[in-house]
Amino acid sequence: MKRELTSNIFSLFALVSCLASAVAQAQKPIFPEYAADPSARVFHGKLYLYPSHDLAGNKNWDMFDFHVYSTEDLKKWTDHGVIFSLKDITWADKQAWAPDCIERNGKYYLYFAAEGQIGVAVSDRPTGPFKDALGKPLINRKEEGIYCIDPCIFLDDDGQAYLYFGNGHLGVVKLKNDMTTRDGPIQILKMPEYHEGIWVHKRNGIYYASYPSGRGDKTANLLEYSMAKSPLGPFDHKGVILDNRSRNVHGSITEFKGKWYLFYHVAGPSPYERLVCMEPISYNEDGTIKPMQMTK
Ligand code: FUB
Repeated sequence: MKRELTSNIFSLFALVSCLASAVAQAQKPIFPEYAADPSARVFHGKLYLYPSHDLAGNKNWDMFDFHVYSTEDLKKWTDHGVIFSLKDITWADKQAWAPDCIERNGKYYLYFAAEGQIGVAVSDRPTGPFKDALGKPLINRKEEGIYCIDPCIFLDDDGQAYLYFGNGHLGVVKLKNDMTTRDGPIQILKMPEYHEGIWVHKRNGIYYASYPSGRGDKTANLLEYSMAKSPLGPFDHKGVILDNRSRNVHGSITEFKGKWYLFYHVAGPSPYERLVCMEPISYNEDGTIKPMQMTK
């Protein structure tokens, strides 16, 4: 009897896993290449997507370089190829994860994680090639007890830049105008169930912090968000934006041609071969985000 029950539970679990995987697979990616952790940025009327570069056949998140994709209409995407590689740095040689990019003073700054450290590379163009700006990490391994991955660069309207990052704890540090020098200490921000993958955007004077929370499980990772009146908080937790039914989730929210969009990934054939998807975002009158479903 006990064996039968165990076997039934196992079958049910297998069915649920299959369904979850089928839902993720049914989701239409915006381009066919494996990619994840997409940071969407608009430079001079074009949208650029800076993702992690998942490799076919990967059995883990073993990534070594970064590509950028661009679009003018959210339909046709151009892959500009490798814009920066771990071969271009001396201080790490694995785990090239979750980049972000910003333009300032006519230069483009690419923030990226490598072996639990965060670096910054610079270029004259959004499509690179980028060069390591410092020859060493901008944020070192385990600073303030944080697993230093998943950088998000936010440039406020007053010209102050903030670099958010971290798995386990959410850290933020101000940057000087050169975008490669820290300005003050790392601060820890409190965010309910914060896991990783921070993204900060501003709309109508409100600061939004969206992030994968620790609330999901291996088949359901939740993207949640908080709102604040200042880039350093305090942040007020608002709830779930999306359940991507995949091993993990990580995304960005960006305005393009007057509309707001969420870019995120789902598991493809495996959690290490992920696919990038996109959904339009709707806001309520009070600025809160309407929870969304993945469309096919
Ligand atoms: O892509 C590698 C890691 O997986 C990222 O740093 C995390 O956010 C998760 O998506």
